[in-house]
Amino acid sequence: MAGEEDRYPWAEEDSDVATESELQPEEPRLYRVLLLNDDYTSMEFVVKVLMSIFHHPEQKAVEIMLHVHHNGVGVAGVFPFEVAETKVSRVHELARQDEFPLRCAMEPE
Ligand code: TYC
Repeated sequence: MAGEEDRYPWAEEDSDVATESELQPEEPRLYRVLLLNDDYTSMEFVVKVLMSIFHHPEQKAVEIMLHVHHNGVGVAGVFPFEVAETKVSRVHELARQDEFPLRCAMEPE
């Protein structure tokens, strides 16, 4: 009776030696969390969000907020998927509490 190799000559046998990609854990994919500009959210509130949720120092928070104000969109931070999702939810929650229409989104890096 024919062996596996005879019946499926194209099938490669699985090697016992792990390849590099099998040994190296994959880096988690990263996602940019974006803040979007609008005409109603106060600059002060956006700075507060960038400091409290994204842990930016005040100067950096003001810089990002002004970038968003002038360009329409800006990066608040870069995180693994679940962290990014949680940040987006927290931004929307805080904004809702203070009745601002601030929008936040995420995209793969
Ligand atoms: N454009 C807003 C204003 O003039 C400020 C603002 C900045 C709003 C960044 C949202 O993501 C934002 N009050």
